[in-house]
Amino acid sequence: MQTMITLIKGDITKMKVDAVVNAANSSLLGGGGVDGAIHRAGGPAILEECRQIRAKQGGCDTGEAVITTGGQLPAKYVIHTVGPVWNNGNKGEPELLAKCYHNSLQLAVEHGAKTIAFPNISTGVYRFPKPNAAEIAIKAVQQFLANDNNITEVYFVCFDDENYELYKEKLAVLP
Ligand code: AR6
Repeated sequence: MQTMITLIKGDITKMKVDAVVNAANSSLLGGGGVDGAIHRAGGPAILEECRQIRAKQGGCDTGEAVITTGGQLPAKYVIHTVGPVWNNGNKGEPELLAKCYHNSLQLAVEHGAKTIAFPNISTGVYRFPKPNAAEIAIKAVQQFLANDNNITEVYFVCFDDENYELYKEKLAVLP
């Protein structure tokens, strides 16, 4: 089945999808940016589940993902992934960012989630250059979707104008 890729400008906490992805940190204990917004809107149940995951596996490594319920969000699940901190690109940041997208989609599939929304992972506090991050995100999603899966809709939710314009350009030229 053909999966739709849709670009949205706005707040990911409002998305009525099976799973929203959170740009978390390895502690899984929350933070600022989209992480703060998701925990604020989703309520304390999400943090409690994150604490339980942390107690079991000691947090989440960069490039990996874990899943909780969506708490009070319209989304059923939150997939927390940890993007790389940009460090001039010579610490494997591009590969780690691609892994975030791949592993989040994989976890969605494992939980029967068919619609998923991504923020622009690592492009805030973690300073990943936005043009580069957009290209990696789109390519990683396309590569995942090229293989058999049940995902029907992928949303890229851009909060800032710069990311929105970049995604608009890059998605417009897809085959
Ligand atoms: N909806 C969608 N996107 C958003 C929202 C929102 N409500 N709020 C911000 N963004 P960042 P990172 C965009 O800094 O760079 C946290 O403290 C924002 O415009 O949230 O991966 C974590 O706990 C930007 O493009 O995540 C980590 O410590 C994008 O989300 C650290 O920041 C990512 O920016 C992770 O840094």
